[in-house]
Amino acid sequence: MKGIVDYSRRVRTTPFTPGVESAGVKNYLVYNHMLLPTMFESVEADYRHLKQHVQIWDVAGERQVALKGPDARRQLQLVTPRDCARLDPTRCLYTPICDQHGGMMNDPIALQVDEDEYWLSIAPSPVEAWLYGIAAATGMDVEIWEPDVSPLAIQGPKADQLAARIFGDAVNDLGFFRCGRFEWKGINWLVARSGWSGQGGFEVYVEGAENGMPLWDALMAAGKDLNVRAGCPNAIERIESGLLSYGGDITRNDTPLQAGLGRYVSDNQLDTCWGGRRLKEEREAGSTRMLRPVEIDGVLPAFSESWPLFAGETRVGDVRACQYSPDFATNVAIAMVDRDYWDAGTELETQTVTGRAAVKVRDAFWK
Ligand code: THG
Repeated sequence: MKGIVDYSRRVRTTPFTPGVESAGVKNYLVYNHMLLPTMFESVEADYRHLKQHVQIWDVAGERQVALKGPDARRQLQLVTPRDCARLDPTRCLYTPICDQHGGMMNDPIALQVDEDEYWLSIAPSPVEAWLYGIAAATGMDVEIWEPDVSPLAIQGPKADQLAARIFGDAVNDLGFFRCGRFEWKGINWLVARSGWSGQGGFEVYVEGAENGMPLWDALMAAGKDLNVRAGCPNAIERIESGLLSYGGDITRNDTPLQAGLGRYVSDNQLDTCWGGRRLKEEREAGSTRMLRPVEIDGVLPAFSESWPLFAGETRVGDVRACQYSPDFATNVAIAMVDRDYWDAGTELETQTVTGRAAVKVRDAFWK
């Protein structure tokens, strides 16, 4: 890929870039100012392989924002409407971060890595600046920075087998969104049962860039008979599984309730957290629109920015992500839909550059 991307401090390589390049990466996007692979063989071939075998993903672009100090926990609880009381070093929490209007600033996974230290594993948006500004304005005793930590994901139905060969059988005892420390080659690796696919697996929070390639190489060598390959988050599979993409499916114009993340909005936080009052009002009045899984008929052009949704001639929302799914033989999509039209089974239309297409609201994601 050299010559396509100008590597610099502005578009950063990752500790795993040598492995990704020798595996023949065909496309990247830039995520938190860092390269994130998006395709190896083809999106469809990568999808098939992910659902059958096991892949190693360079998701170092999921950067950590560290909060450390006497007020770290208090600040974390202030910026998310999710009750973090259960957060401890054995558990990760998916935590929407909201602004003062309840708009989503990010949707990170929160981890507690020490008594007074927390990490937010973020999607692209300036979380570090947002938290630093809040800390400065409210006089919080907390340090905020981006540590040298790079997530590496092991995803797919054979992920348990592969992870056990490196970290030992105990890693398979981790429940969903549980984490722990597992020893390999003298290092205690932070491993969580999580990852941006519905196929199961783990994420290793690699501390120290120099530790990245040794782990990458060991996983590739240990998984040869499992048909392990380099992979990456897959545009089709993640829609089927209903994993949201901040910046695409959701932005600061959407609240977590509108994003369908109401289960991560805790009533007991709404008097104190940022945006809480607005979220309380929205919960009491009922949301006026909601992110919904929708199915779209026909042969569609490649998805771009967004497509408008119509009920007859009335604009009722927009399609925010859409991919053809080989397994479900339809176009799987995520749309923001106005209240009167969001019931499962509602038939709508969208407008693409090649014409109108029939849309049907579903009751659930595909997986
Ligand atoms: N892993 C890590 N960091 C990340 C992501 C990740 N940072 C960026 C981005 N992804 C953050 N967004 C998400 C979105 C969805 C999930 C995790 C991070 C996710 N959701 C599950 C679901 O919706 O089914 C489970 C949520 C739950 O039940 O707690 O996994 O992927 N390290």
